[in-house]
Amino acid sequence: MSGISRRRLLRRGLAAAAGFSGLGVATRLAAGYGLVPPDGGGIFGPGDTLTYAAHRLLVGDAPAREFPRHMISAAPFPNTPDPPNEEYTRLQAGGFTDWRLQVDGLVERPLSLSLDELRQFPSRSQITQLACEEGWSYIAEWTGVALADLLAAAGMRSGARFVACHPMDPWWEAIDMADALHPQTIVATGMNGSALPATFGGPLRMRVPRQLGYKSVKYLVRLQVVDSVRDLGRGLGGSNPEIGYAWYAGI
Ligand SMILES: Nc1nc2c(c(=O)[nH]1)N[C@H]1C(S)=C(S)[C@@H](COP(=O)(O)O)O[C@H]1N2
Ligand SMILES: [Mo]
Repeated sequence: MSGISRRRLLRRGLAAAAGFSGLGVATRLAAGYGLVPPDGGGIFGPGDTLTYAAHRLLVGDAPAREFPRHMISAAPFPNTPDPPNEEYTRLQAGGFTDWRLQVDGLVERPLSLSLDELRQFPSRSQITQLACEEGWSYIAEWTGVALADLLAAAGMRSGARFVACHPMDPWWEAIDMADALHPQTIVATGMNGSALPATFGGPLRMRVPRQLGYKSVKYLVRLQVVDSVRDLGRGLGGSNPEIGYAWYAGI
Protein backbone atom coordinates (compact mmCIF):
# COMPACT_ATOMS: atom_id res chain seq x y z
CA MET A 1 0.00 0.00 0.00
CA SER A 2 1.34 3.45 -0.77
CA GLY A 3 2.31 5.77 2.09
CA ILE A 4 -0.58 8.10 1.29
CA SER A 5 -3.35 5.53 1.22
CA ARG A 6 -1.94 3.85 4.30
CA ARG A 7 -2.07 7.24 5.96
CA ARG A 8 -5.57 7.95 4.79
CA LEU A 9 -6.76 4.60 6.03
CA LEU A 10 -5.13 5.03 9.40
CA ARG A 11 -6.45 8.58 9.73
CA ARG A 12 -9.98 7.35 9.11
CA GLY A 13 -9.43 4.51 11.51
CA LEU A 14 -8.16 6.88 14.18
CA ALA A 15 -11.10 9.26 13.81
CA ALA A 16 -13.62 6.43 13.81
CA ALA A 17 -12.01 4.74 16.78
CA ALA A 18 -11.86 7.99 18.75
CA GLY A 19 -15.45 8.86 17.85
CA PHE A 20 -17.26 5.59 18.35
CA SER A 21 -15.21 3.44 20.61
CA GLY A 22 -13.43 5.86 22.85
CA LEU A 23 -9.85 6.94 23.26
CA GLY A 24 -8.63 3.53 24.34
CA VAL A 25 -9.18 1.96 20.94
CA ALA A 26 -7.72 4.97 19.13
CA THR A 27 -4.59 4.88 21.24
CA ARG A 28 -4.22 1.13 20.66
CA LEU A 29 -4.49 1.79 16.93
CA ALA A 30 -1.88 4.57 17.17
CA ALA A 31 0.35 2.21 19.13
CA GLY A 32 0.14 -0.31 16.32
CA TYR A 33 1.78 2.31 14.11
CA GLY A 34 4.41 3.30 16.65
CA LEU A 35 2.78 6.69 17.21
CA VAL A 36 2.63 6.79 20.99
CA PRO A 37 4.66 9.66 22.46
CA PRO A 38 7.05 8.88 25.34
CA ASP A 39 4.65 10.52 27.82
CA GLY A 40 1.61 8.67 26.47
CA GLY A 41 1.21 6.52 29.56
CA GLY A 42 0.07 9.22 32.02
CA ILE A 43 -3.37 10.58 32.83
CA PHE A 44 -3.28 12.86 29.79
CA GLY A 45 -1.77 10.02 27.80
CA PRO A 46 -4.66 9.16 25.49
CA GLY A 47 -5.15 12.81 24.53
CA ASP A 48 -1.44 13.39 23.97
CA THR A 49 -1.24 10.21 21.93
CA LEU A 50 -4.10 11.32 19.69
CA THR A 51 -2.58 14.77 19.20
CA TYR A 52 0.78 13.29 18.30
CA ALA A 53 -0.59 10.55 16.03
CA ALA A 54 -2.98 12.95 14.29
CA HIS A 55 -0.24 15.57 13.75
CA ARG A 56 2.19 13.05 12.38
CA LEU A 57 -0.46 11.71 10.00
CA LEU A 58 -2.16 14.99 9.02
CA VAL A 59 0.72 17.43 9.14
CA GLY A 60 3.33 14.94 7.95
CA ASP A 61 6.41 16.75 6.67
CA ALA A 62 4.61 20.09 6.30
CA PRO A 63 7.05 22.90 7.02
CA ALA A 64 6.61 25.55 9.68
CA ARG A 65 5.69 28.90 8.18
CA GLU A 66 8.62 31.02 7.02
CA PHE A 67 8.28 34.81 7.02
CA PRO A 68 9.54 37.65 4.85
CA ARG A 69 12.46 39.66 6.20
CA HIS A 70 10.38 42.75 7.04
CA MET A 71 8.44 40.70 9.59
CA ILE A 72 11.49 39.99 11.76
CA SER A 73 10.65 41.27 15.26
CA ALA A 74 12.40 44.50 16.16
CA ALA A 75 12.72 43.58 19.83
CA PRO A 76 12.62 39.80 20.26
CA PHE A 77 11.99 38.64 23.79
CA PRO A 78 14.79 36.55 25.25
CA ASN A 79 13.44 34.21 27.87
CA THR A 80 16.86 34.27 29.43
CA PRO A 81 17.69 31.90 32.20
CA ASP A 82 20.73 32.73 34.35
CA PRO A 83 24.06 31.71 32.82
CA PRO A 84 23.81 27.93 33.00
CA ASN A 85 26.89 27.30 35.17
CA GLU A 86 30.50 28.24 35.89
CA GLU A 87 31.80 26.24 32.98
CA TYR A 88 29.57 28.26 30.67
CA THR A 89 30.94 31.50 32.09
CA ARG A 90 34.50 30.20 31.57
CA LEU A 91 33.81 29.17 27.96
CA GLN A 92 32.12 32.51 27.32
CA ALA A 93 35.19 34.37 28.62
CA GLY A 94 37.24 32.44 26.04
CA GLY A 95 34.97 33.51 23.21
CA PHE A 96 33.48 30.00 23.09
CA THR A 97 36.52 28.65 21.18
CA ASP A 98 36.48 25.59 23.48
CA TRP A 99 32.74 24.94 23.05
CA ARG A 100 32.08 21.43 21.78
CA LEU A 101 28.98 19.72 20.48
CA GLN A 102 29.01 15.96 21.05
CA VAL A 103 26.97 13.73 18.77
CA ASP A 104 26.80 10.25 20.24
CA GLY A 105 24.58 7.32 21.14
CA LEU A 106 23.35 5.11 18.31
CA VAL A 107 25.83 6.42 15.73
CA GLU A 108 28.69 4.85 13.77
CA ARG A 109 31.08 7.77 14.33
CA PRO A 110 30.60 9.85 17.48
CA LEU A 111 31.45 13.49 16.77
CA SER A 112 32.90 16.25 18.89
CA LEU A 113 32.64 19.51 16.96
CA SER A 114 33.87 23.01 17.68
CA LEU A 115 31.77 25.94 16.48
CA ASP A 116 34.24 26.47 13.61
CA GLU A 117 33.91 22.82 12.59
CA LEU A 118 30.13 23.13 12.71
CA ARG A 119 30.32 26.12 10.38
CA GLN A 120 32.07 23.90 7.78
CA PHE A 121 28.74 22.13 7.21
CA PRO A 122 26.33 23.56 4.62
CA SER A 123 24.60 26.53 6.20
CA ARG A 124 20.88 27.07 6.26
CA SER A 125 18.97 30.23 7.22
CA GLN A 126 15.27 30.55 7.87
CA ILE A 127 12.93 33.18 9.24
CA THR A 128 10.51 31.49 11.61
CA GLN A 129 8.51 32.21 14.71
CA LEU A 130 9.48 31.08 18.18
CA ALA A 131 6.27 30.60 20.16
CA CYS A 132 6.45 30.08 23.91
CA GLU A 133 3.80 28.01 25.67
CA GLU A 134 3.21 31.08 27.87
CA GLY A 135 1.70 32.95 24.95
CA TRP A 136 4.42 35.30 23.67
CA SER A 137 6.28 34.86 20.42
CA TYR A 138 8.72 36.56 18.10
CA ILE A 139 10.03 36.15 14.58
CA ALA A 140 13.75 35.96 13.81
CA GLU A 141 16.17 34.64 11.27
CA TRP A 142 18.22 31.69 12.48
CA THR A 143 21.30 30.36 10.71
CA GLY A 144 22.88 27.01 11.31
CA VAL A 145 23.36 23.44 10.24
CA ALA A 146 20.53 21.05 9.45
CA LEU A 147 20.42 18.45 12.23
CA ALA A 148 19.90 15.87 9.44
CA ASP A 149 23.36 16.74 8.04
CA LEU A 150 25.02 16.21 11.44
CA LEU A 151 23.22 12.90 11.90
CA ALA A 152 24.29 11.82 8.41
CA ALA A 153 27.92 12.72 9.21
CA ALA A 154 27.74 10.66 12.40
CA GLY A 155 25.92 7.81 10.64
CA MET A 156 22.84 6.70 12.51
CA ARG A 157 22.69 3.06 13.51
CA SER A 158 19.60 0.94 13.09
CA GLY A 159 17.00 1.37 15.78
CA ALA A 160 17.60 5.13 16.13
CA ARG A 161 14.25 6.70 17.03
CA PHE A 162 14.86 9.87 19.04
CA VAL A 163 17.48 12.58 19.38
CA ALA A 164 17.88 13.87 22.92
CA CYS A 165 19.12 17.48 23.01
CA HIS A 166 21.19 18.27 26.10
CA PRO A 167 22.19 21.80 27.11
CA MET A 168 24.44 23.07 29.89
CA ASP A 169 21.52 23.76 32.22
CA PRO A 170 19.09 21.09 33.48
CA TRP A 171 16.68 21.66 30.56
CA TRP A 172 16.55 18.85 27.99
CA GLU A 173 14.18 17.65 25.30
CA ALA A 174 14.00 14.77 22.85
CA ILE A 175 12.54 14.88 19.35
CA ASP A 176 11.50 12.04 17.09
CA MET A 177 13.04 11.32 13.67
CA ALA A 178 10.20 13.11 11.85
CA ASP A 179 11.45 16.34 13.41
CA ALA A 180 15.15 15.43 13.71
CA LEU A 181 15.39 14.80 9.96
CA HIS A 182 13.07 17.66 8.95
CA PRO A 183 15.00 20.24 6.88
CA GLN A 184 13.83 23.11 9.12
CA THR A 185 15.25 21.55 12.27
CA ILE A 186 18.62 23.21 12.68
CA VAL A 187 21.44 23.56 15.15
CA ALA A 188 21.75 27.34 15.12
CA THR A 189 24.95 29.35 15.55
CA GLY A 190 23.53 32.61 14.24
CA MET A 191 20.54 34.89 14.72
CA ASN A 192 19.49 37.91 12.64
CA GLY A 193 22.82 37.97 10.83
CA SER A 194 25.09 37.87 13.91
CA ALA A 195 26.49 35.15 16.14
CA LEU A 196 23.72 33.75 18.34
CA PRO A 197 23.67 35.99 21.45
CA ALA A 198 24.13 34.35 24.85
CA THR A 199 20.75 35.76 25.89
CA PHE A 200 19.11 33.65 23.17
CA GLY A 201 21.02 30.45 23.99
CA GLY A 202 24.34 31.23 22.32
CA PRO A 203 26.67 30.03 21.18
CA LEU A 204 24.53 27.10 20.05
CA ARG A 205 20.86 26.17 20.23
CA MET A 206 18.30 23.93 18.62
CA ARG A 207 15.62 25.48 16.46
CA VAL A 208 12.67 23.15 16.06
CA PRO A 209 10.21 25.57 14.48
CA ARG A 210 7.43 23.00 14.08
CA GLN A 211 7.10 22.80 17.86
CA LEU A 212 6.65 25.24 20.77
CA GLY A 213 9.67 27.17 22.07
CA TYR A 214 10.50 24.81 24.89
CA LYS A 215 11.66 22.17 22.41
CA SER A 216 14.28 24.61 21.03
CA VAL A 217 16.98 23.75 23.55
CA LYS A 218 19.52 26.54 24.18
CA TYR A 219 23.20 26.22 25.21
CA LEU A 220 23.35 22.93 23.29
CA VAL A 221 26.30 20.66 24.10
CA ARG A 222 25.16 17.14 23.28
CA LEU A 223 22.95 15.33 20.80
CA GLN A 224 22.29 11.78 21.90
CA VAL A 225 20.71 9.37 19.43
CA VAL A 226 18.64 6.72 21.21
CA ASP A 227 16.17 3.96 20.43
CA SER A 228 14.07 4.86 23.47
CA VAL A 229 13.93 7.66 26.04
CA ARG A 230 13.08 5.20 28.80
CA ASP A 231 16.48 5.50 30.50
CA LEU A 232 16.76 9.29 30.22
CA GLY A 233 15.59 11.24 33.27
CA ARG A 234 12.17 9.97 34.28
CA GLY A 235 11.65 8.36 30.90
CA LEU A 236 9.14 10.91 29.55
CA GLY A 237 11.35 12.32 26.82
CA GLY A 238 12.23 15.67 28.32
CA SER A 239 12.40 17.92 31.37
CA ASN A 240 9.14 19.64 30.37
CA PRO A 241 7.01 16.48 30.28
CA GLU A 242 8.39 15.82 33.76
CA ILE A 243 6.68 19.02 34.98
CA GLY A 244 3.41 18.43 33.16
CA TYR A 245 3.89 19.83 29.65
CA ALA A 246 3.30 17.60 26.64
CA TRP A 247 6.36 15.89 25.18
CA TYR A 248 4.98 16.59 21.73
CA ALA A 249 4.40 20.32 21.29
CA GLY A 250 3.59 20.57 17.58
CA ILE A 251 2.12 23.82 16.28
N1 LIG B 1 18.69 25.21 27.79
C1 LIG B 1 17.53 25.85 27.81
N2 LIG B 1 16.80 25.90 26.67
C2 LIG B 1 15.61 26.55 26.64
C3 LIG B 1 15.08 27.15 27.81
C4 LIG B 1 15.88 27.10 29.00
O1 LIG B 1 15.52 27.61 30.06
N3 LIG B 1 17.09 26.45 28.95
N4 LIG B 1 13.84 27.79 27.73
C5 LIG B 1 12.95 27.32 26.66
C6 LIG B 1 11.72 28.08 26.48
S1 LIG B 1 10.44 27.79 27.58
C7 LIG B 1 11.52 28.90 25.41
S2 LIG B 1 10.04 29.61 25.09
C8 LIG B 1 12.64 29.24 24.51
C9 LIG B 1 12.91 30.74 24.58
O2 LIG B 1 13.83 31.10 23.61
P1 LIG B 1 14.37 32.61 23.48
O3 LIG B 1 15.41 32.81 24.52
O4 LIG B 1 14.91 32.69 22.12
O5 LIG B 1 13.22 33.53 23.71
O6 LIG B 1 13.85 28.55 24.83
C10 LIG B 1 13.67 27.24 25.33
N5 LIG B 1 14.94 26.60 25.47
MO1 LIG C 1 8.66 28.82 26.79
